[in-house]
Amino acid sequence: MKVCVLGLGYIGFPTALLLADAGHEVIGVDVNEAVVERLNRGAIGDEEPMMLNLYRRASERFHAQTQVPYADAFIICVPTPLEKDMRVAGLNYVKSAATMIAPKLREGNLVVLESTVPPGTTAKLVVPILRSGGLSTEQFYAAYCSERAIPGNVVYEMVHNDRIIGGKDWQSASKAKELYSSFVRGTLHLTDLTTAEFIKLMENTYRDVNIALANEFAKVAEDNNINIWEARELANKHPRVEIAKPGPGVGGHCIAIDPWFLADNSMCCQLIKTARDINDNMPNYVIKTVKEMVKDVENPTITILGVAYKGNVSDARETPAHRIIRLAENEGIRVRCHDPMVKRFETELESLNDATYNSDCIVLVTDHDSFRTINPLHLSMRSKNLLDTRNCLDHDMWVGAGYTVKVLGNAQVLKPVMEMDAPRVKDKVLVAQRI
Ligand code: SAJ
Repeated sequence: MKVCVLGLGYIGFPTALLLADAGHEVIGVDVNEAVVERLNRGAIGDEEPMMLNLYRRASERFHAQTQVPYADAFIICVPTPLEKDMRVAGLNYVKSAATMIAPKLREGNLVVLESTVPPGTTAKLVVPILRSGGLSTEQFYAAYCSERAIPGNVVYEMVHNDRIIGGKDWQSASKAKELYSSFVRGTLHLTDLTTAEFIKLMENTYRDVNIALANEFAKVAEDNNINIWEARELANKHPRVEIAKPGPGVGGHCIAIDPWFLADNSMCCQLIKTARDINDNMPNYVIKTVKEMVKDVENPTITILGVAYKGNVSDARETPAHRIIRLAENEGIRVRCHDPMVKRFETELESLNDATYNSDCIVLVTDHDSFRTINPLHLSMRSKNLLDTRNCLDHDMWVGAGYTVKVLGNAQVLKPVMEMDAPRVKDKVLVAQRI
């Protein structure tokens, strides 16, 4: 089959390669010439596991270009950003992709929308645009099939996760199932277009609400002198309880955005909006804690450890670090940042040593694995404070190195014992005094 994938971002590109790897002839289309040139050159990052191998296997049957060709099937994987001022879905890229396909659409072709959209978009917006090329609705197939792959493990999850396929009619759903079953090993479940779109939003909203609940629990735990991390772990031993992890806020281009696609099209959704609010306000909670930790320091400087929206990815879109930095600066706190994975960020990124030099508090925002091996004894801080918003570091080790350690969701502050009292084994203190 000849397949055209429109949008060669973090979903479109691996999808195109998986189809090529399954034996299809794949044309990837992107309006950005630099992206097209880079992918044709084979310049691919190694951040996503399995991606390089997949490219090596599939590149012979993959080619990128800026124009939409004639094809048997078209898959739309373009971004659908949130128009922040109005809090509505930005569907311009979807519209222009459908507009580019319309004149190339021939009888019996299949068009699949993968982008996350408000319920009803494929039927009410995409199908009418496709018809403008001259075919009637009955002459082509249309389906909705969003991805479910988690950044950091995209290729594996694209192959192994179950997927939902919504069809304009049963034949459309079946056609799309035939195409996706060439590379998906999970089960493909069929339904109608709008239900499939709705399911995608339900999934991400469920996660957002669960994280908001975890964040609320974390604050209540602190009020009650309880450690949320211990309480959560024990609560999750219940067979029907699975509470997410609290943290400094929800970032990324999916979970922090998709719930609005549900909420803004509806007169209800109070819970969903409140959850968004709770998660968006976690940076304020972080800054409140930071202020408490550096309250005795004149002209404090803090170091943000990690600006990516989550651990082990280089993506900083919608990261809670943005708001934490801005709020801190508005409080007169100087901010320095370190992230070994992120390449571009609005605030300067420095080496670990430079970012922590003469700083008064490290604020761990992102749980990159590499942060676990930082040796606190090698840092030249002015005041030794650590706020771990992800509960990911070895706190005893940091206390042993003389740090006062606060963990988000744990009311107890860990303080170093007096230097002379501290029994050390190499760099590690055996006893951390809890106060
Ligand atoms: N987070 C927490 N606590 C948690 C889990 C996550 O604070 O327990 C934070 C993360 O740090 C991050 C944000 O939430 O800032 C989102 O991260 P994530 O790992 O939950 O999700 P994404 O945005 O990377 O990917 C999600 C996934 N959706 C679900 O798990 C329901 C993925 O499967 C989707 O394919 C993706 O959105 C998407 O493209 O829609």
